[in-house]
Amino acid sequence: MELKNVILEKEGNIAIVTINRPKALNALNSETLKELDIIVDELENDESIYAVVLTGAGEKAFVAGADITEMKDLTTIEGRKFSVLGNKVFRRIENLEKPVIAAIHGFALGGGCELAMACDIRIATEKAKFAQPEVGLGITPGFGGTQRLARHVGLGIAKEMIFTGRMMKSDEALRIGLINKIVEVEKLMEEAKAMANLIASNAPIAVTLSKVAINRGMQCDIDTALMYEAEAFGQCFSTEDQKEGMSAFVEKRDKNFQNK
Ligand code: DAK
Repeated sequence: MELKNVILEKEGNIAIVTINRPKALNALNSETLKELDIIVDELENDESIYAVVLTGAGEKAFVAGADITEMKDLTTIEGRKFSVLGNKVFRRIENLEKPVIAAIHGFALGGGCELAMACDIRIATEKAKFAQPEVGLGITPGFGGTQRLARHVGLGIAKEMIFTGRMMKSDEALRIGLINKIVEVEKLMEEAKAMANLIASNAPIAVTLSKVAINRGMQCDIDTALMYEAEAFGQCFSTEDQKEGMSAFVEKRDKNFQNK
């Protein structure tokens, strides 16, 4: 199937996914969500890809939210379908067994902020802007904002952002822990790709197991969470990369991971 709204590029062991509807500020309509779903399939199945950068095309927006033009006239059943699709795609990104870095420039609003939060790491430019403005449109956040935002920034700030819908600049987003770092506009993709490549230079299975353990552990009590960690740690010892990583250290040579 030919994709119209999302571009997938591969550079060595990393993939760059670009949401490409700049005229609509990369707003997420159902077509774009379906294309993202297809791309997640591709990323899941490509064993040569170890890390992903997700960004938005154009100068103005990462993603300015779910597509209001499409949502405006939805019936209850269509609204439900849209919600199921969006939540499925976002959850698949969150659970993708490879780290996903959101590279954010311009608006990350509503579904855009939620998409960034479904990624593992957020790098933004000085000109990025974040908000959950849904209540101003007469709806609640619908792609995980009522749940993920509080997990990222704490209850009080999440409630303030969602109840007021106010726009937040990068410096504040960094201060509250919504983003990991701020970079210059011209350096956004360079820095995001450098981070993705740094991740990709490590043992891919260990990175994947770490992501799974962190994500699972955040959803349960500490004792269960530490069992997930022990399980992940144990699994590493059935990999060739664990032997390679430790042998390379002992032999004082460069390591050569094989994703095995
Ligand atoms: N949807 C559709 N089109 C959008 C859009 C959006 N979210 N945001 C911008 N656009 C379009 C504009 O309509 C305009 O199109 P044309 O008029 O040129 O055809 C074009 O992008 C450029 O936008 P502006 O002319 O407005 O540009 P400005 O620089 O003046 O303003 C802005 C930029 C980002 C401040 C403004 O566009 C804006 O306020 N946009 C809406 C932002 C917003 O409210 N985003 C949150 C959307 S609500 C759920 C699932 C998901 C959600 C909720 C429920 N379930 C299924 C339960 C999520 C909801 C949202 O994300």
